[in-house]
Amino acid sequence: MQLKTTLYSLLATLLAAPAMAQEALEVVGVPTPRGLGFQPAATELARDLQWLDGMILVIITVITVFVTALMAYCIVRYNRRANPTPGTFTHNSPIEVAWTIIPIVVLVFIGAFSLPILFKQQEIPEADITIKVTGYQWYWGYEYVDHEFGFDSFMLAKDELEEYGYAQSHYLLATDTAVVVPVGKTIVMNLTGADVIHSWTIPAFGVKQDVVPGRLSQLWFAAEKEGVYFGQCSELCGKDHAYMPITVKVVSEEAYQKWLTGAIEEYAGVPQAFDVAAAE
Ligand SMILES: [Cu+2]
Repeated sequence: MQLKTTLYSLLATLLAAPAMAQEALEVVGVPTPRGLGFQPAATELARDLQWLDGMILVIITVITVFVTALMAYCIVRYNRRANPTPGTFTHNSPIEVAWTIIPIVVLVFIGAFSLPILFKQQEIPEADITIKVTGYQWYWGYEYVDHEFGFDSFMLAKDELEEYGYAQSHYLLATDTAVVVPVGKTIVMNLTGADVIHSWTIPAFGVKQDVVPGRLSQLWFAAEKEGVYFGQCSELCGKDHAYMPITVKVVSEEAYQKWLTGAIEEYAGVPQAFDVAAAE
């Protein structure tokens, strides 16, 4: 009996091997308890976004402080006691010109930096690897279209995490199968929704894209650091919206090729949409 159990667990490990060919991966893209900042940027897109966020934060801080100071000054200087006879003028051309021109300059300045970053996200480059992503209620389906295989990705239950090499803190983030991609390669994802609108994201990559039934949208990224990255469906999609996380493993080219060989064998054939009737 003991032997049988051992054999079964060994078999289970062997069967699971292709899907988790890279156990020693560091978990990089993960939210931290009480964290306020961004996850470490793992792509150029994420670095750009985080820089832009910091730059705009400086601008809005300066504006907020200036407006607050101006209001405080007016309250103190021009209240009824300090200024018993109020002025009766209604126009001040220099000030009106200034409060029109200065915000325009500020907005153009912000736009000059934010638009190129937006275009960089939205102009989809030539892909090294193309993956089709389908959002379902409530899991994700992935197809490696260059190799004609695909698989679905479900959230791991608390008692499954260890078996798949995750910590308890990765509950609600880790999935049974992960999107595996090689480091430094340009990944283009074609995304759609099978039922309702979902949203695919990996915060550390700086990508987030709504997936809409009947439409195909795209995103791209090139991850610069090997590791495990987590994301979660980011468009309210029904009762189990909170239970359809996203796991991406960025691995070396060598590990990717090894995983690919195993995955082609294991997941051969493009999966059909989940058949609810058959599952019942
Ligand atoms: Cu959702």
